[in-house]
Amino acid sequence: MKKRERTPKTYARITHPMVRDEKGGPLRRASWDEALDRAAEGLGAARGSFGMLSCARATNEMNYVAQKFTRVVMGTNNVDSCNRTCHAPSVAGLSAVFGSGGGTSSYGEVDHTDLILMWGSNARFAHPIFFQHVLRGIRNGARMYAVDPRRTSTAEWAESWLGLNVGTDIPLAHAVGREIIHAGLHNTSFIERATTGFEEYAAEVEPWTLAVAEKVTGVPAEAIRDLAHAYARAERAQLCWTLGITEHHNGTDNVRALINLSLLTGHVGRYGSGVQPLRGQNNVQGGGDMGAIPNRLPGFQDILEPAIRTKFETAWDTVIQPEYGMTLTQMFEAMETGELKAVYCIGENPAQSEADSEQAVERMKKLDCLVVQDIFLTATAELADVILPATAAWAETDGTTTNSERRVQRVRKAVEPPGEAREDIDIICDLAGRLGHPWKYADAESVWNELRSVSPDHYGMTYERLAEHQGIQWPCPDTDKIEPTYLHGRLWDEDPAKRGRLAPFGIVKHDPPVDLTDDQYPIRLTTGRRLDSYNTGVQTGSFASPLRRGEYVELCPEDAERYGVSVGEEVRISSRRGTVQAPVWVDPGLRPGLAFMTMHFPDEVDTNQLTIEANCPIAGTAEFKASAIRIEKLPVSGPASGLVSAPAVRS
Ligand SMILES: Nc1nc2c(c(=O)[nH]1)N[C@H]1C(S)=C(S)[C@@H](COP(=O)(O)OP(=O)(O)OC[C@H]3O[C@@H](n4cnc5c(=O)[nH]c(N)nc54)[C@H](O)[C@@H]3O)O[C@H]1N2
Ligand SMILES: Nc1nc2c(c(=O)[nH]1)N[C@H]1C(S)=C(S)[C@@H](COP(=O)(O)OP(=O)(O)OC[C@H]3O[C@@H](n4cnc5c(=O)[nH]c(N)nc54)[C@H](O)[C@@H]3O)O[C@H]1N2
Ligand SMILES: [Mo]
Repeated sequence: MKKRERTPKTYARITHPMVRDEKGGPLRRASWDEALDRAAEGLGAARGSFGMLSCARATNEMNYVAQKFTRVVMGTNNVDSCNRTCHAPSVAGLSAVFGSGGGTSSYGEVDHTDLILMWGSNARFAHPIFFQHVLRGIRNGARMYAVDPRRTSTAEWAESWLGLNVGTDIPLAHAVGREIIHAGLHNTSFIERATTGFEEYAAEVEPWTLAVAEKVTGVPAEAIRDLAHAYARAERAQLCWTLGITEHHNGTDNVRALINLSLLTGHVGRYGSGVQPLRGQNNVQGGGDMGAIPNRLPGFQDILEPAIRTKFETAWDTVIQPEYGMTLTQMFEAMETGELKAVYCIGENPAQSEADSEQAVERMKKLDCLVVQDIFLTATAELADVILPATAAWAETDGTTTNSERRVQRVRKAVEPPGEAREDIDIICDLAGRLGHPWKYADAESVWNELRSVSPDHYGMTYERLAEHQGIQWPCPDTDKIEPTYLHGRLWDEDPAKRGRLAPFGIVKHDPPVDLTDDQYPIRLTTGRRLDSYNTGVQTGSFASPLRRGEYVELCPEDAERYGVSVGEEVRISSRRGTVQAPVWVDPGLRPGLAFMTMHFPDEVDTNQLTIEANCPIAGTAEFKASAIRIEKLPVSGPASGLVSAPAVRS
């Protein structure tokens, strides 16, 4: 068992560049010139076998420049980000049905809707701003349903909590669909007008009676029936989902199963009715929109379209590879085989955020050159050959970001960066120059204006208008108009010509989690977030923070009793991939056989040593939400050291 130091690590800002003289040797301080020359040499030697990890926390402008660097300077489409680990299935599912990967509604519509269905989403903890709209909606009379294996803080606000078994969302969604059809509550005029594949869908869901679904999902038949009737009868309904749906080996199928329900009832393309994947990072939507994904150029334009490629080739005076690049997941596989030799990692911490993290670290060690550009000295930075200190997008730079409702908003520099830190865009352009592409952008606005010139969806958003309107949602093709707050109103048009491409039902099947529970690993572990910490903890994990609470493995009272453990006692937790040790917390919101851990404290308890790298074949997202584990009480136990207080499970 890898036993880690349980002393919390304090992350300090990186204030000067660093280089390593030999693999495995120590890092030492370097000048910017030396560090950039080293980075240019390492990356330049790997043109064609290069991958870029771009930062979902940084600005649109920085993501635009990062993907342009990948495509123009390095000649490949291998650019991706942590979107792959969270909402790539949402983007894939929404694009397949509606032709674009964004959520269809706006936050404000939630204030005025009649039903809010939170599916696999703990928005009370993870999307607090959006959750204010949920609370406003409830205050205005909306009913809320929550579908989550745990009775979360979000579920506490719901009229009904459907506590399903992990990985049984398709059976539940299919049973809801079947019940709607059998009760005659489906919207036949919308189905005929706007969709394809209904007959096939109806046949697919037919075996999922309430009784069969109850058996598989663990949700009482009456609760499923109630949800089906409430959703179908609501005048307006918002279906919101997050990682409980996407972080599965069949995440895209899960997304399709939920979108089916909106097509069945006509709850899409109208004010107050829609589907919303609540995105994770402040700018993960924008990163994808800017083309920092392997299959799309800026403005979500398909690389495989020759006319689109030609447009960008002219604008950038380059040749764009006519093929999709590698996803983050594929890049890690290619590190293993040696196909990928150099990585430029900007503001990501995959050494701790990837599923089966020990394997991810071993793979990164095989690279000829790893350049890390971050604001903190992360576990990933500790593997790097060159470290470049960046400014934080938040408060230290100018630019724009795009939130889950597709709203582009300005961010402005308010404070000076520490030490020698330089702006992300500045560093990338300096590197591009050293590799033969002397790019000059006077400021973030000139990057934005270049993006506007190649992305019709963003063309109408000048910095001036963004400031005037306090942010504008895409699409915004005109400089004198604002489009409706919701997408796909076209599907309701009387005129078939204006309706455009119809929305296909997804024919998807139940496929249980890959990591099966058995006698050896009898507990289902699901992982996720708490209100008081952020992702791998780099930005929130400092011991100095009064918010810090440390890791626990959360069990239901019955399981804690069965193992003879109480709050604070240490246990050993093993999966088929690794073993960690953590204290116990008892949460009555869990059900027997289900455990919960976060990903927030990997320096003390590396949860991702337990998780499985079983990926969705369409989106490449790993099954973070379903591992099989065993829990063993340790012979000598006592209150864990270094833990300041219990987690706010239900604050
Ligand atoms: N405080 C805080 N906020 C954050 C973050 C953070 O680290 N801390 N991270 C940000 C990021 S990057 C993201 S992507 C978002 C994520 O936001 P969320 O997706 O809301 O967060 P999670 O806690 O990962 O997972 C959501 C829920 O999925 C449930 N779940 C697990 N398995 C299943 C299943 O099989 N079916 C269903 N229906 N539900 C299941 C879990 O019990 C959990 O309550 O949060 C963002 N906001
Ligand atoms: N077990 C488990 N694992 C998970 C998940 C889960 O639910 N369970 N969720 C997955 C999800 S949804 C996600 S999104 C990933 C997150 O995975 P990562 O993105 O790898 O993790 P973060 O901790 O968010 O890392 C953010 C990094 O960006 C840096 N940074 C912040 N701002 C800036 C900036 O302006 N410029 C630069 N250059 N750097 C900056 C921070 O210092 C930090 O190092 O984790 C995934 N891993
Ligand atoms: Mo995320």
